[in-house]
Amino acid sequence: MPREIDLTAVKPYADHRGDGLVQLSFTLPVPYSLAARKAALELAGKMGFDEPEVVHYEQLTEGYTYFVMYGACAHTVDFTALEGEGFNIEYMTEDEIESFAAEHVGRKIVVVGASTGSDTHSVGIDAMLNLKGYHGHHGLEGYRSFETYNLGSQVPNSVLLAKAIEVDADAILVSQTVTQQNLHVQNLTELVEMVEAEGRRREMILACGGPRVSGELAKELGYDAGFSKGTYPHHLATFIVRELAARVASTT
Ligand code: B12
Repeated sequence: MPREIDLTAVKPYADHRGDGLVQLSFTLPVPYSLAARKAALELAGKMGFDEPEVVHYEQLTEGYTYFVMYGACAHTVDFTALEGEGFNIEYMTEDEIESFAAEHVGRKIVVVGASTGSDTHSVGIDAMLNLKGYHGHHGLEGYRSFETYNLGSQVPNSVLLAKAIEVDADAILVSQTVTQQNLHVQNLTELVEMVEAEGRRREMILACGGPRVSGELAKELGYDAGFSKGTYPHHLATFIVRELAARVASTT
């Protein structure tokens, strides 16, 4: 009989529940040596790992040492406190989205997306919008209920907004990958300011995504939603059709 899991104090497990075992890897800017190994063990202890163990270390390049370690995480989190609103979204399937959109919106939903600013990473926005989609899930281009415009990468915010206005878009979708010097924050913020300056904020859904974008960050920056790693097109489509249906309902 499996032991009850205490969801108020969750920690990783490997061999036994509650052993806290974690594999971690990192590089230290010190020469490959026994002192480097000792430094890694000390650091892992300071990170909150009990009984840290170096299972592999090697010189990465001169003056740098790479480590693979195990350690038992001493900390826990209260999972029950995280089960509130916003975390338990039930996503619709593609078919359910099509039926929902036909019933509650009743016309094509127009979306315009791009990877903006100097950001050249286009795989994320392509995954959401292009027919081939992501991991066997169609992008929105493959949905009957959507009309999509994917402007590609390195698109200035002004160009993205101009296209959204031209095609009377219901939603603007932005992808941001490069986060060095908080470039993504500046870039995402600029778009919101431009949309507001055009007086279009209330009529357009704004959603952004990227490996270091979170729902919390997106909302903080003035977006309606933010999506990160592991997002599939039907997650985004579920959000858009529900949001649009709510807006349609509130204006009729
Ligand atoms: C492929 C790649 C490139 C290609 C991009 C080709 C292309 N056409 O996109 C090339 C070689 C051009 C490139 C260039 C650079 N890259 Co690069 N690149 C990558 C790499 C290997 C994979 C990125 C990727 O395609 N992931 C797959 C997609 C599917 O994942 P995703 O983008 O996260 O998208 C998912 C979610 O985030 C979300 N999502 C994303 N966008 C959106 C949008 C919406 C609306 C929604 C709803 C969801 C959503 O859904 C997607 C599916 O689940 C990563 C490393 C890595 N392994 O991740 C580095 C990486 C992203 N690159 C990096 C860097 C630094 C660069 C360069 C600056 C390097 C340089 N010094 O020149 C340049 C960028 C130049 C520029 N001006 O932007 C860093 C970014 C570091 C940072 N945090 O800032 C990374 C992490 C590598 C690293 N470890 O240093 N890169």
